[in-house]
Amino acid sequence: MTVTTTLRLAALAGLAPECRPAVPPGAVRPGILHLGLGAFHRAHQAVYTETAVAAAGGDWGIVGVAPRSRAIVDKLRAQDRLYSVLTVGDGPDHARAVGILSGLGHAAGDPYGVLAAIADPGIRIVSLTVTEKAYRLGPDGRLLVDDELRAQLTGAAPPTSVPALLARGIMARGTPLTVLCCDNLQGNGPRIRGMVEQALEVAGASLPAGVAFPATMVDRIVPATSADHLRRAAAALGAQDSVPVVAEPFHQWVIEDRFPGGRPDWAAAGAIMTTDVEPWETLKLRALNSVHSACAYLGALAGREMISDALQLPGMGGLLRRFLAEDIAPSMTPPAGVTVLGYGETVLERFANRELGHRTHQVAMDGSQKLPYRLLGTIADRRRAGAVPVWAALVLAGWMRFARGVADDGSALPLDDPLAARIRDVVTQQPDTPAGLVDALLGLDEVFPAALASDGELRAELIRWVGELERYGAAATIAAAGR
Ligand code: CS2
Repeated sequence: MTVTTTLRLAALAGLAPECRPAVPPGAVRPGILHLGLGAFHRAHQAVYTETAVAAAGGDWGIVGVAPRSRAIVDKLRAQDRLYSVLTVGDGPDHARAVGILSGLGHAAGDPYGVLAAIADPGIRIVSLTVTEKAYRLGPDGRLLVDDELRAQLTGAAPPTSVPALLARGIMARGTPLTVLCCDNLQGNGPRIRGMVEQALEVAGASLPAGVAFPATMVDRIVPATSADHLRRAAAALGAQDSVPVVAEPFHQWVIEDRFPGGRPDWAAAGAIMTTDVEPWETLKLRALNSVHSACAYLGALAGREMISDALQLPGMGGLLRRFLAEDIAPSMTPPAGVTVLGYGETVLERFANRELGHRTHQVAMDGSQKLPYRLLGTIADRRRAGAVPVWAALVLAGWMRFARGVADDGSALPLDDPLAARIRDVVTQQPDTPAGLVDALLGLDEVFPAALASDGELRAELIRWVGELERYGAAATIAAAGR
């Protein structure tokens, strides 16, 4: 059946009741400004917030701000700020329109408009999903300040970057505010607080009282929307949506409960409000995200397009379970009532969802920014305990081979990473041998802390794995490792 209606306010009455937004679109006054209008926010925090407002009320509409690309803003405007979430993998497809967006903004095109919106006392929460690289933090957690950022912070240039928008937005405010980082950074609350303090210092200001930076752990697998997803969203929704997001059924949000300006009743939507997010964050980064990266790099080297296909490689399940049991579990204390291995099993089940169509190359993106949070902590902790984390080293070696840019069948692998030019540069300056590749990449001081870069035993283990991957290929290496 061809769907001819377009998703707009006027079309809502014609949708099946379970496909309509949980709140009347446009009726909720804005209380949150969110930076990062990508798929993840729209399938996660926006849905939680809409459900919370539907259950418990409150002026918590979301002003969604796209940092760079304006395409998403234009498309949402054309649909009266409506979009749909298509949930796949749990029986039949299910789609629901979301109506919690109460405004839209574009930081690159109208940075001063965004600053004014942050300064508006009606906004009590500024939340973010801008990915690791947008925070511009080095491995020591310090803000990397270059001339351009300095100009943005001192007012000589428009504040288009995330550090400048936050710092100058906070400088323009007088009322309590919560900055809520929803990216996969270890200790995301304190880390963003440190970043904002440093940015304010460069701007000649300091952090005012009444600004809080609670930590959060966010979780829902949300792949890039494909043409197939577009068709399926239209069929499940009963209207054409140009910007649907596709997601797995599972979702989780753990939030440190510190909101000086108030917050939606997210617990009413299933979020866990707590005083200590750290064990959840560590669990998720180490036992989910690093396992995802393992599937992405090793799977891409072995020519697998989707994460679910990578998981089917002979030996992959065994290898990932060893990685979880022997390296990850001993490196951390999970939250009360949770075991790393039990959690790991649910993660593997979620990764096996074929309907998601999650590409290995998508998860492989930005490795230089992601691995410090999801993998290097495990390695550093195991090294401090005197152990060699064999499987974690294989995953890191997988990234190194991936960064070299050639899959096992000789095809090119895209290096989509803010450090791509630098990575290519250091790699070509060293001999094309396992030791040359490992030394070139361990020398990236933006990525590897000195203690790991100078660790001879770790280096030897990486060289061994890079050598095996080169000699036998990823598929055979996985098969042998996971036996
Ligand atoms: C993934 C995450 O792309 C990636 O690096 O590991 O986006 C992952 O899907 C989410 O963190 C799941 O919550």
